[in-house]
Amino acid sequence: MYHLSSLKQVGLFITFEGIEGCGKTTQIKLLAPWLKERGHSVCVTYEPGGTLLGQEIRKILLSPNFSPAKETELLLYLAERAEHVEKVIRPGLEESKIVLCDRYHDSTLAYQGYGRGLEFEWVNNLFKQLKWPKPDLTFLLDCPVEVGFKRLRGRSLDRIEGEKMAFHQRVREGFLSLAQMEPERIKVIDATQSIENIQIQIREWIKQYGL
Ligand code: T5A
Repeated sequence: MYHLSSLKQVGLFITFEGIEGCGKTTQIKLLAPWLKERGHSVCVTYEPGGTLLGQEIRKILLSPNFSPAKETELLLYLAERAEHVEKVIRPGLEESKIVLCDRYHDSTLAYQGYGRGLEFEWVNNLFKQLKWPKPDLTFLLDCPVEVGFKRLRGRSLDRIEGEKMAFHQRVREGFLSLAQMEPERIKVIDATQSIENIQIQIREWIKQYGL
């Protein structure tokens, strides 16, 4: 048992957030084996797409063939999360696993709230009413939008990546505002550093949880 966020949640829930190309996936891939070597049971997952149904919703969300209304987009992300929470995240935590999740609710607040302009309180209240697990710890990998996109060069961009720079700038600023609101949970890491340095900092924070 690591940290009790609620009586039923006995694992540790760690999320990774940030703009496109900030390096979340890269860091999770390095962190998971390190945690396993230290004897922990680890569940690596991601949004959108961490379940079979979620993969189908992901295809709709990221397809350039659709241009959903912002409310539709929000509800599709929440539908994907509902499935993910009940099939993967909650069971993982109840089995005392360390759940490492590539994007979660802070992405919704940053992209659909700050990015699309949906009212922050409304989006946040939906999350609270659904009573989904709140991350114990969140790493926000922060870098300028241009740096993130430079790293994605050569990949074909999906519907959201293809948004204007001003949208991605609002998303970045949104993430930083969230970190200011919850500095205990959200640790901001300068993602322009080398992959190795970022990983060292992540591990240092995690060691503070006694892992
Ligand atoms: N979304 C998601 C919402 O709008 N609302 C929501 O509620 C949720 C959950 C998901 C999209 O959905 C949106 C956000 C996204 O637009 P996705 O394909 O899952 O789409 O996109 P990302 O999560 O952004 O995944 P990316 O692969 O684009 O970004 P990562 O994971 O941050 O980056 P990573 O690790 O794959 O690295 C990218 C490249 O950079 C290099 C890597 O080697 C790789 O080539 N790199 C570095 N290079 C130099 N220095 C470093 N420090 C580097 N770190 C990585």
